[in-house]
Amino acid sequence: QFDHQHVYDVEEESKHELKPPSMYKVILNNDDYTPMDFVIEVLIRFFRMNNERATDTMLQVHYKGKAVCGVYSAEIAETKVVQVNQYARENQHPLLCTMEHE
Ligand code: TYC
Repeated sequence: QFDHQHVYDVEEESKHELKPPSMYKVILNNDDYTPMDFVIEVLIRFFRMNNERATDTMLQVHYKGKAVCGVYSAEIAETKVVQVNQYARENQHPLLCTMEHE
């Protein structure tokens, strides 16, 4: 016979256990000094873009002020932000990477 209590239990559990993680947009912000080629390199290196997509995204930042580079769980988004800002500072560029809750 069909076990309604079991179905109820599974549905109750899944409410707690199968919630998708909340997602964060990782954003590159424009500035007047970071070289375009450096931004493209960052997009290829940290966001695994090909050259064409990296160039488009860089130009979107340049002309519109910012662009979304990717959408990730909190932990991965935070890691991208730290890695990109560290890499920019190591190379003496003011490039700023931030994150926003989706
Ligand atoms: N505006 C920069 C320049 O003219 C290029 C640039 C693009 C800087 C994207 C930052 O996130 C950025 N050299």
